[in-house]
Amino acid sequence: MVMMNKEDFKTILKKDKKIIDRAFEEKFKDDNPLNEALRYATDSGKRIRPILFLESYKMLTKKSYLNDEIIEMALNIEMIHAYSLVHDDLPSMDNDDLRRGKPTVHKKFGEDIAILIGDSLLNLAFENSLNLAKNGQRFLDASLYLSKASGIDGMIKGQVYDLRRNLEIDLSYILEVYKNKTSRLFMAACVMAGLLNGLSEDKLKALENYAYYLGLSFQIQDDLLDKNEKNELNILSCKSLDEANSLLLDFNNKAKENINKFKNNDFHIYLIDYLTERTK
Ligand code: GRG
Repeated sequence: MVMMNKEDFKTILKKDKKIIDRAFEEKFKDDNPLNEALRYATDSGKRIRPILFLESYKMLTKKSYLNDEIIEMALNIEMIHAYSLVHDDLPSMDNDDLRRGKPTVHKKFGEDIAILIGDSLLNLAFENSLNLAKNGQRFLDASLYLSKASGIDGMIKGQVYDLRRNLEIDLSYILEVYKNKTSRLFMAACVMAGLLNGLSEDKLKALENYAYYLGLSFQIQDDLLDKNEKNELNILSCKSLDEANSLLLDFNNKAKENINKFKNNDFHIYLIDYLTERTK
């Protein structure tokens, strides 16, 4: 088994991102007003969640080849993420003018279209998942996990608890919101790969824990980069910079402990540090 170095890691990251970028271009390639806005909402971003899914899948199968169904499933995760950003930016939520360095979807196409673009992406993600579920129980289980992670016991719950906060914001409240808003989709990306490979309960739990801690670190790093908008929670509202950095380190170590239960995990080990070192 050839060990991966940091350059190999970055090459894989770029390659995977390209796979996702191209698949989106292809999906919305026909020219019409709906596709124009769908392309706009899905044409960029770091693609962390689908990459996490593809690389978890590759780690478990030990194959470098990815078939179309797996790429489609990766897109489903990214579509849920893209929808959440489009809706989060709306005037009734975070009221943001810019996302990924360009005007938000509602600024470019109007609020009516932005709501419908978010709805379309959410709908399409599950239409595609249901189609994939015709392939069998494992796809069905993976789709079900995705729906729970993004729903009322996942991302939507996190958003509501962020919008309607307790007066008392302490660390446990912040971590609960971050778990739902951010970690849940990371957990979906990893656990879906595990479900598609028929992993045992304890292995699924280890993957889930890895993604949980990775998501928390990712969100705390976001806070430290001060990327969150004025209305959103920030770890620095209840912890000092030093305390936040030591939490980050602690979560990274826990992510590593869990992913170390798997062989061929080099990509993930690099990913943990890479996400913490990122500057955007
Ligand atoms: C509207 C149902 C609903 C949910 C919104 C995800 C979310 C919940 C809100 C977005 C704002 C936010 C700070 C979310 C936390 C997750 C997060 C860090 C999103 C940004 O993810 P990146 O950095 O984005 O992966 P890119 O642009 O790279 O895709």
